[in-house]
Amino acid sequence: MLNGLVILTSIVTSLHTYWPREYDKTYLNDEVSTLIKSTSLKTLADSIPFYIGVATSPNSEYEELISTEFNSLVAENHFKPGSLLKDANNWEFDFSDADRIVQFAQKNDMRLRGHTLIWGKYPGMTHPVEWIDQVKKSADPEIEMKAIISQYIKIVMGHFKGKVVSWDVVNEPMGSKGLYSCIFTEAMGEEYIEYAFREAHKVDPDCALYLNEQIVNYSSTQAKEFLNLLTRLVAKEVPIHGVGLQSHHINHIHDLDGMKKYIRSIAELGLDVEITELDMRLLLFGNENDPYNAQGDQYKNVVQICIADPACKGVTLWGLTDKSNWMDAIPPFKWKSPNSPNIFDEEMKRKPAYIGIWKALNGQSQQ
Ligand code: 9MR
Repeated sequence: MLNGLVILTSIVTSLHTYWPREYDKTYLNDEVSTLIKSTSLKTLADSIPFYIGVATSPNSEYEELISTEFNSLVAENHFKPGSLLKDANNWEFDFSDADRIVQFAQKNDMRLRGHTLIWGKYPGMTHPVEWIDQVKKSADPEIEMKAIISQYIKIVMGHFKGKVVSWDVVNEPMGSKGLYSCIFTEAMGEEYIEYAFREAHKVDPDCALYLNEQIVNYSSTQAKEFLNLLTRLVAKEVPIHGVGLQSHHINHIHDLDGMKKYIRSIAELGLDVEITELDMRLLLFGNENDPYNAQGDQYKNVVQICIADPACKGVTLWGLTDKSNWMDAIPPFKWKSPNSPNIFDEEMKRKPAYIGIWKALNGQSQQ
C-alpha cells in the first residue's frame, strides 16, 4: 500500500515536472516598430563598435538573415575535433564543412571565432578516444600528450590562419571545485592549459587566444577557482588574451550583478571578455507573468552589462531560432520543454529576446 503510494507520487511528480508547458506569445500582438525592422543588430553593433555574433552550421538556411543581423560568426560544431578529425590514428582531417563557414564569413565580412581546440570533458565527443589510448600506452604520458596537443593545434590553427582571428584554445577546463579531471590533466596537470596557449601563440601570433568556460554562479567555488587559474596564467605571462563566458542559462537565471563584477575582475587582470554562447531556456522564466518578456529582459540585461564594460568586446548567441536548437536535441533538456532559448521563434518572428538585444545595442535599454 505504502509502496503503491510512493510510486504514484513519483509518477505524478515526474509528470508534473516533465509535462510540456506552453506560454502565451503575447509579443505576437504587438507590431514590431519600423525602426526595429529596418535597423539590424549588426548595424547597431557596428556603430558602437561591438561584436554581435551567432553560432551556425555550414549552408544554414538562414544565411541571408545571419549576414544581415550579425557581424561575427562561430561554428556551433564544425570546428571541433570530432568534426574535423576523420581518422585520429593517421591524423586525417576533413576541413570541407568548416571551410564553407569560412567562405560565408569572408563573403559577408564577418569576424570568425574558432571553437574549440582542446576540450577534455567528454571523451570520444570533445576529443578522440584514440588520443586516450595513445597517451595511456605511452612510456611518458606527458611527452605524448604534449606531442598530440602541439600537432593538433599546428594543423588546425595552421589551416585557419589569417581567417579565424580568435580561438577558444581550451574549453571548459573547470569542474565544480577546481580543474575538471580529464585525459589532459591526468597527463600534464594544470600545465596542459598553459602549454596549449603557448603552442597556439607560436602558430598564429596575431590570433586572440581565449579560455572559454560556462559559469552559472559567480560566487561559486568554480568561479573563484577559475579566476585563480586566470591569475596564475597571467602571472606566468602565458599568451592568453581573453575569457569567454559561455552564459548558457540552462537550470538557473544568472545573477546579473555577479556577472558584472566578474567581468570587471577578469578585466582587471588585463584580459578581454566575450559572452560566447548566450542562450536561455524559456521555462526558467515560467513563473513570471509573461515568460517571453522576462526572457527578453534577461537578454537585454546581459548584453547591456557586456557593452557597459570596455573589456567586454562582444556577445555571441548559441543559435538563432527556436525551430532548431541544441537543447531540444540533448537529454535531459529535451525532456523538459519549452526550451525556446533563442531570439527568433519557430516561425522566425522576432521575440522579446531580439527586441531586448536591439534595445541594449541601441542604448535604449532604460526606456
Ligand atoms: O550546441 C552543441 C551541440 O550541438 C553539440 O552536440 C555539443 C557537443 O559537441 O556541443 C554543443 O555546444 C556546446 C559548446 O561547444 C560548448 N559549451 C556548451 C555548448 C552546449 O552544450
